[in-house]
Amino acid sequence: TNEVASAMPFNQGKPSEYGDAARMPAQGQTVAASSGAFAGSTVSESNASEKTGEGQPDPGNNHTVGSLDRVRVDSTGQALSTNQGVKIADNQNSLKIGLRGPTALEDFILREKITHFDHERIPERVVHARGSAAHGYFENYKPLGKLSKAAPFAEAGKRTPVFVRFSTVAGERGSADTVRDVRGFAVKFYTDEGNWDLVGNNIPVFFIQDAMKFPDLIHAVKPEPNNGMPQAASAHDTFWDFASLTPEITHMLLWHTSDRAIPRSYRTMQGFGVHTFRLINDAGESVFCKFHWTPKAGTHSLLWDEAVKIAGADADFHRRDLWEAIEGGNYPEWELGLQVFSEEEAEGFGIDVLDPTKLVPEEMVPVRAVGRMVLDRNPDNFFAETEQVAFCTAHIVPGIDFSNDPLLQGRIHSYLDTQISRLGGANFHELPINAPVNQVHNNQRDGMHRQAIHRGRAAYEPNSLGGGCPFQTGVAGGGFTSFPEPIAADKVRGKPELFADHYSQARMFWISQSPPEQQHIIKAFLFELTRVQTPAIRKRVVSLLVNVDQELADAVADGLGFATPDAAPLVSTLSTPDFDPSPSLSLTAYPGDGSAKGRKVAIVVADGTDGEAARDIYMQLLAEGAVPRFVGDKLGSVGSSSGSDLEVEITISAAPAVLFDAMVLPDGEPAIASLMANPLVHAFVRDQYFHCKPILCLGAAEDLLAQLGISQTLEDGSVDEALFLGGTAGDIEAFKTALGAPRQFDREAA
Ligand code: HDE
Repeated sequence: TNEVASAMPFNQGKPSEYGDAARMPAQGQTVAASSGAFAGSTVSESNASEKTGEGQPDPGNNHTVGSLDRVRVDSTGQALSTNQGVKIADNQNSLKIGLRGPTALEDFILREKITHFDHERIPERVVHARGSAAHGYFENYKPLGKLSKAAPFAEAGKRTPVFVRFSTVAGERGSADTVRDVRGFAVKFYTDEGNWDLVGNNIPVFFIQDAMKFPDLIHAVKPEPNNGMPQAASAHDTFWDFASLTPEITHMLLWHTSDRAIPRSYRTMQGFGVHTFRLINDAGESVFCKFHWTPKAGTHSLLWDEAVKIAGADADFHRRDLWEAIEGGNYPEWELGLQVFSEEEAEGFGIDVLDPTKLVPEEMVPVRAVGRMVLDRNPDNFFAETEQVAFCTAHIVPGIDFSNDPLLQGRIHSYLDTQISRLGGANFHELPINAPVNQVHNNQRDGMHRQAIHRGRAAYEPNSLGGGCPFQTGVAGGGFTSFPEPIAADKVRGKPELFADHYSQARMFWISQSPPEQQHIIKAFLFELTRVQTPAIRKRVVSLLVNVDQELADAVADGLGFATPDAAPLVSTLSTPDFDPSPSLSLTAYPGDGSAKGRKVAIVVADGTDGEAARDIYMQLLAEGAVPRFVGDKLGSVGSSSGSDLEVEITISAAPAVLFDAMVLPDGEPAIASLMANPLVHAFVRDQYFHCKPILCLGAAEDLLAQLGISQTLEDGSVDEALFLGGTAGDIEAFKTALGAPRQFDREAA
């Protein structure tokens, strides 16, 4: 086992927790130390919060991580002190008048400690409260100057530091990770021309078309206000009541009931900017653009039964997965793709590209890959970094601009506004994780918790007393300028008519799903609507589905025990496009690199297991980048029928099957017999099987499967492609390949 233990992936490759080595990411990055309009500035004072970057950073140093280093605190070898730096002699006892007497009011050490504690919490995010984040970089493939002058796209190979936070939407800060929900995918690019936040989701469309409806949507999905239930779930009356009365939600409902809403991990989901944005080049020309993140590991999702069980077995499933992958040196990676089109082209799409309930099919406008994003460092402190990071859709840089999408327009206001109450004032941009890597100069002053110490008398512009500084740059000097879109229109409350097409893309999504994906959608509607208590709401939802697809509506109505109702009335008589299936909407379109990296494999062992073979599989899986674990009935060693004893790393009850992507049952007759007698092992194997995961049985282990009625022949006579009996070298190879492949959904039909 020593050999196995020393080959374990965790905490390998992370240089050291503190000090210079920790600041050095694996590869260098090419962002210049001080660039932009103030490159020649002679101001030499250093200000940690505003990230002056004194002189040149060390070569290969990550800009953001480096500047965060100045505010990192490492207490190794240090004495306890008060916040005023006074050393503390006794941290166990308050100051009393006599050993059994009252505590003295003058005990400033006690009072400071308790007062600080009393104020440790800040309000959680009103949505996306539950999340997890990591540092990394974006690496640009080719100069994109023709399309956009945005700094990250300037040169081939240029690296821009990023901080990325993934989240669920509805649940509170301590809620479970694997609930059915949209996932936030928020990327902060610390460009050398200021921060650019691409605050996206893992689903490319949204529930509503106008910011005006957002508070209603969120009030409907959050726990019901009278009893505070349910937590982190849309399966309740208020959400579906709102949905059933909001036909524009229909497209999103199909995504929300699809496998997209229960991802296997953050590493295996796509991300989307959702809205149409603008790119602007140096000549001031503009094109429309949609942003796509595609995971290198491929897209993988959970099954609902699995997601529910994981929520109990490990509520931090996604947080832990991201953390462990990065600690283990298995850095998650995505490719950034752009869909670029002109306003004129957009007019021929048959949809309004300003409508966030619509997407532009990839068959219509291909996604072109422009760079990759790698997450290679975990935060040092969850609160200081992950909790305090403030994403704002208003944070854009020269080269990027907004479109008139009415949802985006409302977000531009909301994000800045919400930080003021969440982070306690207008200076949240000075928190180290939020500060840009270039220095900030303006005449904004004071406010709660101000960190910067501004010099000079002149806090206004124009001035002569400050030598005219800081000065406006104009466009030529790198200043931001909005695209001068010509608009002549009436001031109205309303929507373009194409926004009233609520069903054609919902239908496109439905017909683009593989048969198992369609079955999962039906089952999800049944789960959600069964939890709904009001029969009229259930019927109204199905009447929306009739407009999408009759078979879908019939299946849901049948499962809910009523006859399919009439279709919901259409609000527009406009003829709507008849979209072909779009293969890129199915999760099957993103196999990724097919590698087994980061896939967790249980090797279930007991006294008498063939230790040599088990260890051999373990080492082979490690070599593939997978994460094998010896799972047993209790901790300690188990005797091996060959070679030395095996050390159990985790028990079946502490880590049930749902926490693993695959399992191996090694050979060894006595071990098989004792596993067969253990009902927990039966449940383990059954879950692995019914959750369609790869199973490898070596030698006599196949008897255990036979006993549970599991065979390689499926109900319809076809061969199960993810069940490997026998344990030949070919079986082992095929098992390793299956680890990176989609699940064996054919088992579900049985
Ligand atoms: Fe958000 N959203 N949102 N949202 N959103 C927030 O900002 C809001 C929308 C998204 O990891 C809040 O800092 C409005 C779409 C993510 O910190 C708040 C509208 C998309 C995150 C807010 C939307 C998103 C948020 C809460 C409709 C995908 C988490 C805390 C007009 C493109 C960011 C905060 C993080 C967070 C408002 C719609 C994504 C209240 C008003 C569409 C990923 O400002």
